[in-house]
Amino acid sequence: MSERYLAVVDLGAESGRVHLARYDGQRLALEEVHRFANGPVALQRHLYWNVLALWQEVISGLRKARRLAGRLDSIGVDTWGVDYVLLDDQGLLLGLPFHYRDRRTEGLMEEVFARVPREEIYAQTGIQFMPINTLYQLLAHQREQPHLLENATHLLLMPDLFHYWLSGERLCEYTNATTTQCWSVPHGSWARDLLARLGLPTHFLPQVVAPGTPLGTVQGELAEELGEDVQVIASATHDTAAAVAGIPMPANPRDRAYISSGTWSLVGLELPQPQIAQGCASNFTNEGGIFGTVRFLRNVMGLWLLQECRRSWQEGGRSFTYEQLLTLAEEAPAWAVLFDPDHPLFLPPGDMPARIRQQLGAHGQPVPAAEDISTLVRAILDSLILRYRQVLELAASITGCALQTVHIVGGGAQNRWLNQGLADATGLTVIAGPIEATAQGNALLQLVGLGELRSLEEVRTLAARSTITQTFLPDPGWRAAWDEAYARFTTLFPLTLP
Ligand code: LFR
Repeated sequence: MSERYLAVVDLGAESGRVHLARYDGQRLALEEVHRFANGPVALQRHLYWNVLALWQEVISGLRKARRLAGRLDSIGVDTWGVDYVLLDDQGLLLGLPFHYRDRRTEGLMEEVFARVPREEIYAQTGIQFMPINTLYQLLAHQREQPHLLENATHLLLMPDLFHYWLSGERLCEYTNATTTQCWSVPHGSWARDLLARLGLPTHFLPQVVAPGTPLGTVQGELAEELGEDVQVIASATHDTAAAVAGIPMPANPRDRAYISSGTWSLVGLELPQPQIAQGCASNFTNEGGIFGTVRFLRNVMGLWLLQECRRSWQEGGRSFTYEQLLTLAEEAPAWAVLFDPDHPLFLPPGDMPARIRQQLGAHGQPVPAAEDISTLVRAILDSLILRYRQVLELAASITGCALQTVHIVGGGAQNRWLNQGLADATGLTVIAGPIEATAQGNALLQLVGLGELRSLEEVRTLAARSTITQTFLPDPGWRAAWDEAYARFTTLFPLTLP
């Protein structure tokens, strides 16, 4: 076969990246060709996507990829879930897309539960309750700008918007559609009844396509630059779906869990079926994956805590690399202070060190001095590891899976300290890598769209063949100390409903 050249656009919370992926029939090799900042823009009490700047960066990246490869077979875009944009009948933007960390949805979940019981919403959608979900964002939107919802002819999720600008097709990809909490699992279609009961319009919900669907070729002037026959493929457009697709593990394994570790930590299992009955009480999510799989997982606040602390310290004139922060953490006493990393207070951007210190005080933990960065970083890492263990144990008990191994993928997989800590705290073998699991998964699903791969097994075989991993074995010497910290942590912070 001739080589395939794919352009992978992955818009992450700290940065966006364009990769050139080469497939020679044996292996997939990724090369980063363009990287750019991707922060929300704060304006008049709201947080928005910088969507036009991103479009320019995406185009620059695609040009670079094309120049390097000489030609492109396809392009696919992924980013985080739940965020959307409204379009009018001309296909023009109706307003700016909001960022899910905007505070406009505060308190709305509780208002919704007063109208439709949470169990009913969960039975329909199978999605964990988080204020960021599109369902609550739409209600906030309706409250603030009802005319926009009325006049919109299309709602697109953010990767769909980029695909539309590239190909002219207004379609929504399935893995991301399921993150909205507006998708009905039993019906396999948009949950129109649920939206109607909440007084939300449904006329703008687009047609949904499976991951790996070719949408059409690049249109307009871009076709001249990038090539007339370059396919735009809706790969797995939800970044977590792509990351899980890219894990070098067998299909639906019963002895393995994963953590997609980036700004969020997505901790869970791949299942062949959703778990609706027990998922609700434990607030696990059943997001739709590739080839009919389910991502049964919980969102843990993740490295966002560290990212926001680092930003605050930087603004206060103290700059650190992540590497330096980890070295500092090693100087602090282990498990000295613990907090609930998933407290809703941590969701919006802001002064994270102050918020963590406030939470420590509220739970009778020793409060480190503001300048004691070592203790704070150590508290973040210890608390994350202990929360991971809680979620993994709960997932195993709900599903009856006997876990042996955890795959850590994404940028957080570079954190050797966290990987070893997780192995020691859980007694599980930790396999770290790939760091670019999302980009790899996006590329794998483009290969599905190009007809090169046909099944979950083929996707995972190629993922394994194309990945270098690092294994962390549990050190039994640390187990008793972790168990003691775990007992303290679970007493203080049992896994609760939001
Ligand atoms: C990770 C992620 C999570 C989703 C959150 C918000 O980047 O996509 O899976 O719950 O962001 O969309």
